[in-house]
Amino acid sequence: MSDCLFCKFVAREIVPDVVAESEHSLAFRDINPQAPTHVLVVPKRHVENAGELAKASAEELADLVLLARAAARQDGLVDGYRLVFNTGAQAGQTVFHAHLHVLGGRTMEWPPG
Ligand code: DGP
Repeated sequence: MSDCLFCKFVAREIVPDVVAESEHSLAFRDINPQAPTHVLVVPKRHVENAGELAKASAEELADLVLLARAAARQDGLVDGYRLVFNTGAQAGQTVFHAHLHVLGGRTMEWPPG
């Protein structure tokens, strides 16, 4: 989609701080990190949210989660990390291109805010 920020990252029209890439997914650092590690993993295909990605391609959803795992390992998150899909405005989704947050490097709390 021409007006989608994360599509521009995938196309490298704008270059984010890339940490890893796979056939179907791109991982880059969040501009406003909420933890020492805060990586976003996006599908190269434009879909609005994780559910739409699962409907479109289970393989691409698995690729996304595996790239998140690789990014966490690359940052040395041996004690754990949190994966978050915000889905919809009420859940806090602000960019409507599916993305998986990878958060780690500090103790996480529950429930989230
Ligand atoms: P969400 O609220 O779940 O839709 O998360 C969107 C995330 O995108 C948020 O954590 C901040 C991040 N973000 C927004 N604009 C940019 C940008 O220009 N560059 C990068 N790297 N991240 C961005």
